[in-house]
Amino acid sequence: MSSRSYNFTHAVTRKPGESVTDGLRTVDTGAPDLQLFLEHHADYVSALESTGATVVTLDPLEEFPDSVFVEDAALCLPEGAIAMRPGTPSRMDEADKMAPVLEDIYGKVHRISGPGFIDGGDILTTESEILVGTSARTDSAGIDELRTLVAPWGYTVRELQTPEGVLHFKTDCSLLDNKTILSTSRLAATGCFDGYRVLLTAKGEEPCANSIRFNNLVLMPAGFPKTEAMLRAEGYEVRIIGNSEAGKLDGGMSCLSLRFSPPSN
Ligand code: CIR
Repeated sequence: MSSRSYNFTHAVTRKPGESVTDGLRTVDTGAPDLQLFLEHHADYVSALESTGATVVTLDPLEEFPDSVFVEDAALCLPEGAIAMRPGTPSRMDEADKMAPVLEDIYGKVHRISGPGFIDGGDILTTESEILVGTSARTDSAGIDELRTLVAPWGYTVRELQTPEGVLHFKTDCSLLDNKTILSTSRLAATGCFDGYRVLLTAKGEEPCANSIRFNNLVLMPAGFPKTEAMLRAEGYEVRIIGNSEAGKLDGGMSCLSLRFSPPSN
């Protein structure tokens, strides 16, 4: 069954640059190793391409250490692309850098113009609705502006709360198929996924909640064997990608790409 929420013809990624060593992090466990990060990034891009999608890989933006995490700069839906308004000063202008890239693909890009803030990492698009968690990066005003923009396209936006101390809503969850969400138990316990089928990450494996469904594949960060085994037993085709370096900067599978099918496809 084809689904607009996980079948995609396109993805946009950006290679990490040397400045990635200065990326934001909640806990300092050392700077990422650029060479290893590039290897992981290349594996990630190959996995997306292996599904038949066209992947645009942009050059590094040295003035933006976190710009490898392209997901935060935009939301791409079949009906249109929207440049976000990232809620941390060092990342805000990443949206301006992404907008022309998406303009080339979509022809036009909508904008979150403020005063609110919203990061793409706080947005989970399912088959039936768009869930957005308020966080240190995303506020209700940003969510309201998104709601107004997508209403003409028939989307309902539901405002939720990212758990305290969690960077982004999708740090703790991902879409697996039309009705199934992979979630940490702390997020699922809030009841925000009532009505969906929820698979919980294994105890101690919470960071792998940031996985992605992309066409036939579920891309999962390496190092979470119990959750991986559960997903395989549930019938998902899992591809494991090294994430040690992105992980030092609180990044995971979703953060590294924009995934979409533009209107002409
Ligand atoms: C940041 O703090 O913005 C980056 N170091 C990590 C962003 C991860 N992005 C995401 O979860 N969508």
